[in-house]
Amino acid sequence: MMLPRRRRARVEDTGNFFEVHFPGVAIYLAEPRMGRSRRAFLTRLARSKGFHVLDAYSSAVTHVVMEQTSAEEAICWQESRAALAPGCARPALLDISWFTESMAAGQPVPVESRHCLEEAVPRKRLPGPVRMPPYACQRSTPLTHHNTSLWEALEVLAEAAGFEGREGCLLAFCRAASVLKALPCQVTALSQLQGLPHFGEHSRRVVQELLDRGVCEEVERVRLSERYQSMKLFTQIFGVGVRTADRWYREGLRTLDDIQGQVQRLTEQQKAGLQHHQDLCTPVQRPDAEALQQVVETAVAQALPGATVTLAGGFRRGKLQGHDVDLLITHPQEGQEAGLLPRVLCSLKQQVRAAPPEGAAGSCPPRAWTVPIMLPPPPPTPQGLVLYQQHQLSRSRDPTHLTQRSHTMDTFERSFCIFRLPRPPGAAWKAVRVDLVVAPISQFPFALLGWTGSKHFERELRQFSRKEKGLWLNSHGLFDPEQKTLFRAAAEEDIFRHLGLAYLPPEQRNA
Ligand code: DCP
Ligand code: MG
Repeated sequence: MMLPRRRRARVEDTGNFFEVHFPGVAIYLAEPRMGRSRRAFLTRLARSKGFHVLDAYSSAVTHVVMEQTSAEEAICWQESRAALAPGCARPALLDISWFTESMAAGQPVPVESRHCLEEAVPRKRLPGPVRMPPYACQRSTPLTHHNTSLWEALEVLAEAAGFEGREGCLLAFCRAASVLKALPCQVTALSQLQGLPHFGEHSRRVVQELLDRGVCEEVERVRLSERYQSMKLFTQIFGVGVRTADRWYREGLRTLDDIQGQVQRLTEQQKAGLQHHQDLCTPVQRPDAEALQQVVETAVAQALPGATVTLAGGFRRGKLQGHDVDLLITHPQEGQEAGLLPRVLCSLKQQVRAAPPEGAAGSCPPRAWTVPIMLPPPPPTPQGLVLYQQHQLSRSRDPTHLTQRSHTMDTFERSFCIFRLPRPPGAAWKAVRVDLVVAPISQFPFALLGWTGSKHFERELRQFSRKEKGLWLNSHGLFDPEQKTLFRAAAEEDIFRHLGLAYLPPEQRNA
């Protein structure tokens, strides 16, 4: 019996007609690694053998062929195409081996898993269970991560809980948010949180809502609330903590102008904070932090040759901007550092600043939002680089005060300052918050560890020490309350080792 001859389809491409022998297969040769001329050659070859090869990517494509392309690159490529053409069925992502075998066979060979690029690695978005140790100090947390919007939402709830003094709630949200930062991939389904520590019912609900609807009603309500907005505004003022902000709020104060009206009640620190508020709310950039470090280094070297200045805080963790500059000072000879800060500040105060040009920006005089100008005018004499400083004497030079179990704040000699950021002559100056901390060399590794942060990392490290190791840690030292002994360390690495933790470089402490 004669079989009826199937009509062969013909397709037109750039003016030429090609017979299509395999209508169910439409190939797209992806160019990135293939190169244009090889792609043109392979296209001609395939068409001459009756394969349908499309010049442009479209929803008609059934087989995408790539050459020398990693699975991850291929998935990225496909996702970018999917974003351009949402709703299209996803074609198979194939290695060139499928193409060459098909050419050799004169017909499309069946697709096997060895041909499939996306099967060569697990898909980044659908990882298997992630092993996540419970303490932030037991895992790496880089600066940039894959879950910004989920993390931000939980951070808002943590912050709001902090404003209400709900410490347990604050910690729970901080921990969940920190887990999100440490994940190696983006969370796209609630099931991916399975087995992760610190995801309670509340945090899961927030994530679920964000995944389903893109917004979480509770978070938006908090964000827009008068209470949250005023508390955030007030606690951003230098010298204002949650308790003061709460008192002001309960007294009916809501705005910076309201606070200005109460200037007689403010501490000197708060007055300086208000006076320079706009500048202090503008993030400090890394080059500015490094410039300030150099200025302080010069003054420190003059006051005490051999003393060193280390940039700590967020900048040491690799942040490109921060709310202040944290500088840690020490001297290789124990005891030499005592009483150093007043001399350093004296020298910085004498540094003559470049006069700002007419109308140039700067913190003084107060800005437009200052309706009644009630703050004292800036002092007429030049203050050099120091706009404000509050010196705190070292309260104890003996680290055995670690024996007080609840001790977390350190008692180093310290100065809370506002500096005038040195800028090229003629450029506007900017007020910047600077913390200067002096540590004796024997305590320096602990001070460096404690002042590098992040705040959550430090909290977790202290808790891990106490709960898991029975040791009390703070920025002065590590104390064994049973043996009544202090552990000595020459470097941060020693402290991690003593606690049985893998060393984490500062860039991985962004918990
Ligand atoms: N620190 C801490 N506990 C606190 C305050 C501070 O452990 N209550 C430590 C961790 C911080 C470091 O001191 O990282 C410096 O404090 P900052 O408030 O300056 O924090 P960062 O430098 O991390 O943040 P930013 O970049 O906003 O300055
Ligand atoms: Mg800082």
